[in-house]
Amino acid sequence: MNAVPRAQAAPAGSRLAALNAWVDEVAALTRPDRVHWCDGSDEEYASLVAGMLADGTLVELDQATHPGCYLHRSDPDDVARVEHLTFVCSRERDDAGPNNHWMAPEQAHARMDALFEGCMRGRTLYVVPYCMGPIDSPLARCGVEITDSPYVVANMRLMTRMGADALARIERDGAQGRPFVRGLHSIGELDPDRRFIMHFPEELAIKSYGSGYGGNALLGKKCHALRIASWQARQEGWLAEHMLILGLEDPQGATHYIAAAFPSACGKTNLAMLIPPESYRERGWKVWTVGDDICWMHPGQDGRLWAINPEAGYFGVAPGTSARTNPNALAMIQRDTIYTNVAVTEDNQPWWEGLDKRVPALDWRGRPFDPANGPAAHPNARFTVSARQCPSWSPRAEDPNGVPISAIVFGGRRSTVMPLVFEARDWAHGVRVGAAMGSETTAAATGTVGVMRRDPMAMKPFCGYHFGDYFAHWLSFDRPGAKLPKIFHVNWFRKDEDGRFLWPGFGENMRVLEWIVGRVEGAADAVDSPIGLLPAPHMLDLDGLDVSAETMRQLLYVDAEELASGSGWAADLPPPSQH
Ligand code: SAT
Ligand code: MN
Repeated sequence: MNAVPRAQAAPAGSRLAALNAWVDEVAALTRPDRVHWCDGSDEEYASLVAGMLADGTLVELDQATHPGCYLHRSDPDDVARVEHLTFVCSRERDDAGPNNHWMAPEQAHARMDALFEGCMRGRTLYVVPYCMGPIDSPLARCGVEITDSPYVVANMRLMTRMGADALARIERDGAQGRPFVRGLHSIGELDPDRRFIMHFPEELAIKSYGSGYGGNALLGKKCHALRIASWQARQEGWLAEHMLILGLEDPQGATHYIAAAFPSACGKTNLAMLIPPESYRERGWKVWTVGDDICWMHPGQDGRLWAINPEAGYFGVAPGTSARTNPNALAMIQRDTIYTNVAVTEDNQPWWEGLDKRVPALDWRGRPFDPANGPAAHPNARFTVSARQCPSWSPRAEDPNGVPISAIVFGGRRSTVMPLVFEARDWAHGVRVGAAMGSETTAAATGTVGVMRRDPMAMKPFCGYHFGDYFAHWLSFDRPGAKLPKIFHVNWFRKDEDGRFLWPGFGENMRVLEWIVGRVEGAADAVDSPIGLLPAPHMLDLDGLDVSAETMRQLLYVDAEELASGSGWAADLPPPSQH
């Protein structure tokens, strides 16, 4: 049979009987008026946008300054991930672990199917085939999301390889017995009391109801590429992690790839797109962006870890993004971007706190801006954009074999205790460092902002199985023949007694990255400390930086007693008697 030409619209239906049967089964349950199989074409995207402009789901932004840019205003009760409504429904409760909410699979299916029953009446059911990772990569995995939200479809097209090519791969995989992940999503009534995000790792299935927002609804992202994939990765001997991937090119033209885990809204996008300070640029340093949120790492034949970014776009936090903090991001979101919950200026341009000195006209809810109502943009306002629009986008993001990882970096928001940077003594110590990670909470999830919580490897909301098994899985990579990355911990967020950040961050983080790569190459020195290896004096290049010697001392200060105390490592470990 001849292959379907790529430009041609995907047929209604698939050559994969199992997929057709599932779509029929879901349609029988949800009762949509129409079923649309997405082909991922420009025409399809344009017609989805036209429909959403017509019904108010999207608002057009100034097309002269921001061509192809639109604004979506979420329901005010649907603006972040909902960890308390997110479940891992493994057969055995213990497999989900203390880090996940759990429900028995039969009970969860019954609960969800009752919500889904008839929920798509009057709506279109979209079948969204997607591929996480380069379409021809052996490391990539596919899924199909069924959704009744055209906003989700449009976002999935930017965030994943979505459409006819993905469907063709799903059919090829299916013919060889390799299953796809089944994600069923409905915005339902957007009622927080009728909202659940359920994962069935043993069935490679996801059911999400009642939210149209980000990681709750774009099922390729946290649900598939982290919760389900981490479960698969453990079974198959690889790692699915909440990490950015960047390439650091040195003046000799050699590039080291670094994977870095930070909790949501702690600057992964900024670090992934870093522009080095001028003195570094003059010498030829350059940062390449492979990914800003998720990293799948596989041990290669050569013993190294090889990584792909399963995503094809960025769902980045808008507030704080500016020409100073992330010029690459600002450049890439001037066109063909979907904005969610930002404010707008009088001349209908997107605006958020930290962007510039203009005064917004309407806040994120579309009300005339009044500071008494809080920030103009929601603190978790986002942009969705194709990765290729980033000026620092690495062509290696399309390499089917991925990129070799030289260093893994863990970090969180810690106003106290944790130094600017340190290196773990070895792999096992590095796993310990990642496991003990903590961070002050952000607006990326509903709940109180700014309280310290433990977030091992930045995976607390995303690890799809028992954290004990997860740490053991990490430790298992240290075996004969392995050439593992060195592990580091960074903290850009330490504050002085007056609550001011000690470190300037953003592009200046390059100075820390240089030391990290120097350690990997054996060219940079370190000194021992109670927590790990710190940069030896003068090993951080501070040329052109206005940071005093006293501030540097505070930034690298490690206090063994403080570490062992309530605010340090031991913070919420149970007392020894409970072990
Ligand atoms: O809403 S998302 O989960 O996609 C963003 C995040 O929390 O990292
Ligand atoms: Mn994230």
